Amino acid sequence: MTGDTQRSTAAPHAAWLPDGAFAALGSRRVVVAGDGALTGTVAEEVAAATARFGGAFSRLEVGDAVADAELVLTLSPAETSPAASSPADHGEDTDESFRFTREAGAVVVQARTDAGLLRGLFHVVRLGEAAFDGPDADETHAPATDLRMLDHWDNVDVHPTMGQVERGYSGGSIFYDNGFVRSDLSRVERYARLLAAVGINRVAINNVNVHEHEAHLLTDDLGDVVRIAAVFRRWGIRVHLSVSFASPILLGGLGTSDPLDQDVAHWWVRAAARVWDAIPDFGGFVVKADSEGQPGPFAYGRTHADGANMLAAAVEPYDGLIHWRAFVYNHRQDWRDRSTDRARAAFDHFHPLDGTFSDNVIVQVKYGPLDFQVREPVSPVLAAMPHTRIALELQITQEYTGQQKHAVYLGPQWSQILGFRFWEPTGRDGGSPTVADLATGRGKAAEDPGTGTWRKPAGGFAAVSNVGDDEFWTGHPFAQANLYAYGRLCWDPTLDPATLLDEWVGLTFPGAPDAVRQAVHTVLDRSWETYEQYTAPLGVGFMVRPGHHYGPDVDGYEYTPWGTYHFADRDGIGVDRTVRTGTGYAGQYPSPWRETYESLSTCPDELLLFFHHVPYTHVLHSGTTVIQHIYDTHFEGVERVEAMIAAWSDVSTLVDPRLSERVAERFAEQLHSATEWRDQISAYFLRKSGIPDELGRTIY
Ligand code: GCW
Repeated sequence: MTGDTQRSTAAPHAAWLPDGAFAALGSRRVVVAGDGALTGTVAEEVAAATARFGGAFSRLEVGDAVADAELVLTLSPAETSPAASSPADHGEDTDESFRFTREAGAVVVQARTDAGLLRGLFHVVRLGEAAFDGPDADETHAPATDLRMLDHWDNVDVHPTMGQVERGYSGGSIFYDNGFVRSDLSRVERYARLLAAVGINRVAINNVNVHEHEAHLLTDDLGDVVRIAAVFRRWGIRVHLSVSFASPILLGGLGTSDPLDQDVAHWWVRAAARVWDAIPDFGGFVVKADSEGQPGPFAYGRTHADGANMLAAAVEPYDGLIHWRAFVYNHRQDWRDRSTDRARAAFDHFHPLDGTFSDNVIVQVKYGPLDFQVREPVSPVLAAMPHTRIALELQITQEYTGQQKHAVYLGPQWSQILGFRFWEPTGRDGGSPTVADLATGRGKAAEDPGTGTWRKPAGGFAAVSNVGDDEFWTGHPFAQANLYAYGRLCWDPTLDPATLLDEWVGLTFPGAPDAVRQAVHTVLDRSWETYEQYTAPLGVGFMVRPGHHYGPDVDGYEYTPWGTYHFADRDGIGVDRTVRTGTGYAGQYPSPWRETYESLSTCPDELLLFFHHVPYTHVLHSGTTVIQHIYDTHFEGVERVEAMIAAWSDVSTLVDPRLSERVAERFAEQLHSATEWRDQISAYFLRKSGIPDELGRTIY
């Protein structure tokens, strides 16, 4: 029996791979040469596209004479490799590198592995006509990291409060349906294809909060994981599982999950052996331990290194990885206790463990110290563990950024984080390592300024997926752009988010007039900043409704145990995280940031209330007071949403009417919600401070 229920039979939206995206390639004479499963996938794609668009397709052996082809996709002859024979202008040779050459309009994509060939195919698709039109070229392309991962917070069972997908805003799960793994995985297949096209190569298929039923994916329900892994494998994507640290108790009947207990370690060794026996290319385990109620090593007086290394030993024979999350804090804090600061927690727990993790452990760090807020400083943990493999964790699902009801393009936020430099010189063109360097082990990361050589290979990227069984995959059709941009930034963190939007529009709306592209830019380019304007000001964070985290509730978390406070009173607002008078969090940064954040005179405006408690009359670098800034940005934020809606309405008839309908429905809610935010935040601070708006606008 399966749990698949009756649901709409409408085919899911094609996202960035509609047939039209293959027009340039499909109308040409194309040769695919080589063997390997993924070369087979490449050949199927080319065969389908050429059949549709009138081109020609032939399948040859590597090295066969090719006459007359306009595009050749081939594995390299054994004696050459892409990096050995060409300028490494786009990076080093990796298993997924490919070489792209164009001579007199004839294109050759050559790769050492079939995975590289698949990446090369989608490179050609992305370029469209430009792949064939440009001047002669000889480029080697390689990903910045081999670890480009998506995490799903999907539950097998529908959780009583969190539902089928924790923090999911796109319908149900594509994997699970009300207690069962779906028997029909065709939706997963389409998803895998979309991910392959943006370069994702690993997916963790279940929630990091591992509940009772889901824990069994590791053992009794492994057969279902085997089925899912088989689907992803065709697209060069490896599957990972989130596991419960208490599995030996939950699944093995042991009395303990103490990582230093021999029986526990043996239980994991046997569990890992069964998994890799069933799925030889399995990726590894993701672990949320001692966090928000999940079990972990603290119960036995052990450290997170003890816990992670025990698991690492079990998966090591298979080159398996342990993604161990650094999101560890006390969620039962007393709000009266001003000495505890949740923002400090990850650093305080993990920094002392630097250098003690096994080679196949990756410590996965959320980009900010709190929790995926619209604005946070970059987590100091990323800079504090030079002898540990670090992965940067981002959140594509818009838990705190409008839940896919609001159009918010997160590319600019991620790009800013990826380009952030902890050490001097800190400027955009500075020579010190960026966050992307630290996560990829490339660039300047090898030359750590203070502490010697950094751990290589590094830990790469992970992000929480925003996809569900919704017709448009992501609820808001424009939220597809976030998934797209994430994949592309993992491949090359230096890509410009605005350019990525162009790519996404070009693929998703093939042949649409340029006005559509322009309207999408008008809507999305500054949408992150717009969302920030009408929600929590100046880096203070939260102010959302507790539980579901949607919509304004200024004091919603103020007197709770969750550690996310703003401390607004009649005189001022903000959290003093300075070393001198506050929680000391600013001291977790290396110089120059510890000084920059510590001092009111240098702390950037957008993070002011994250680091300082100031009077409402404090004057920002921008020249306006905190209170007037709150009023101004909230009014402007709503005006900008109105402008977004107007820009889109000019072109909405030029695209698929169902998509337009969905966008219109979401815009109506965004405007309603933004207005609610504006009025509640403005009213709250007017009432607290008693200071009127200089412009005399209506505040309730
Ligand atoms: O952002 C918070 C979410 C939780 C989530 C947790 C985490 C999966 O509110 O729903 O749990 O972070 O990252 O583990």
